[in-house]
Amino acid sequence: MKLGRLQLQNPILTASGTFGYGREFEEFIDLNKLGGIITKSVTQKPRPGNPPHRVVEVPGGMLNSIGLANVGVERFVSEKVPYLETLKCRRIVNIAGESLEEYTFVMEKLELASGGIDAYEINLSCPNVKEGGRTFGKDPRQVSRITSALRRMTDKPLIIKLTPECSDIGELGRAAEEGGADIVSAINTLVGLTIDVKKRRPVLGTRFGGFSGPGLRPLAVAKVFELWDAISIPIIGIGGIFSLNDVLEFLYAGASAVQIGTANYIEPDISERLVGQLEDFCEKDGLNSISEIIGVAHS
Ligand code: RRO
Repeated sequence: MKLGRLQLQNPILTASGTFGYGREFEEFIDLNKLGGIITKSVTQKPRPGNPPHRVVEVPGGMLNSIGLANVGVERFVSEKVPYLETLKCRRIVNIAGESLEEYTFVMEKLELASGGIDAYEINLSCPNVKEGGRTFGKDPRQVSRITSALRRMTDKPLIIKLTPECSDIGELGRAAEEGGADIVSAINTLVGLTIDVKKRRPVLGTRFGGFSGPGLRPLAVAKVFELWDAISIPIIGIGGIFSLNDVLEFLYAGASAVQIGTANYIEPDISERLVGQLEDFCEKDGLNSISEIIGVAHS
């Protein structure tokens, strides 16, 4: 199947931040069975991330405050890309930054890497850093500005990851499309807070964190549904997918592919199993192609 210029062997991808740099999961699943993997966000410099606690379970999912912990683009290229080069599934690198210059710096370095990168996902929506992402992601003008700057730098497919923290996600999607994005992915986490009632203090070191998991799913499906009406480029759905039914909800709402995130922490092989279950479903339903069911909930 093709999403714009991104060719996928199936529509099951793993979500950034929940799947390391890929290698961390090789003992659990055959990565080459997936449509693709999306790496943890890469920034200009290495980042140690936020003080503990960084994750906590809450009803319907979890909160995270990782704070963009990553090895930085230089080590990413020298230590992580060689492993990505050995994979046959699509390797999508997520880029984050605190300024337009940081995004372009990281992309420039990645473009110089010889192989191992098939596409980029641009994180304009990190909820856990003081500067950058979160502010960029909410403002359609910034979304368009960053997308078009990065568009000029690469011929590889460009996926813009959108935040749910906005009044009209269609407007953000249109800004990405106008900026030259091939695809949008939706959604990133929603800001949440949980308080330890014995200590009378927030549990997470940074107090607020990104909420993900099944509790987020209806909101994510709604955002995909809205995007389908607003834009013409393909959509990748993300948000609390734990089963084949959940995958189908996103496809019927208008997603051409999906990303599995929080579920990887509970069942590290879930994405490979979903690939098999989706194949069986298509065979039983007599589908010639997944595209026959994308967006059917709109008619
Ligand atoms: O690293 C994080 O804390 C983080 C990021 Br970059 C993001 O995009 N979304 C999220 O929930 N956490």
